[in-house]
Amino acid sequence: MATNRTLTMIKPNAVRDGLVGSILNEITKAGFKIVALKMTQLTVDNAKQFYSVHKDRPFFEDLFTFMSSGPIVAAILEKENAVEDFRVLLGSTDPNEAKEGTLRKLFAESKSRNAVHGSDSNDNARIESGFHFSRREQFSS
Ligand code: FUP
Repeated sequence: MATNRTLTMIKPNAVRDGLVGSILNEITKAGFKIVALKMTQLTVDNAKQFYSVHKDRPFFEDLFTFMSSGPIVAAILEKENAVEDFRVLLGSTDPNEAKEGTLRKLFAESKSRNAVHGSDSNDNARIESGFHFSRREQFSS
């Protein structure tokens, strides 16, 4: 079950720009089923924890400041091969390198404000899902 799930976040710039509906539409059109969904706002400490793997990178302060700057929409998505397939739908971190039709090509402003997050492994999908959702908020399909 868990290997068929991934965690996404629609980032503060995309929420602010009114793109939640369009992004969720692309995600469901691509065959992902939403099994958990919420709008929330990360505190600075939440954002530091979520992205702690990047704590020594030069962009870390900008990253946690941006990710805590406004509401986000978090969702757990279910599909065969969810983690890998969602990374394909996301496109490259930098929208200038993202393929046509990918979420980042369609919706990202820049590499640091790239509209949508997707887990990069099954382990991280489980950790990130637990970060945002209690068991009661994670539905079975
Ligand atoms: P991705 O897995 O594609 O989201 O990319 P990373 O895990 O490498 O990076 C996480 C986030 O850090 C990105 F979404 C945006 C930010 N970032 C930058 O701001 N600058 C960089 O050079 C790389 C990443």
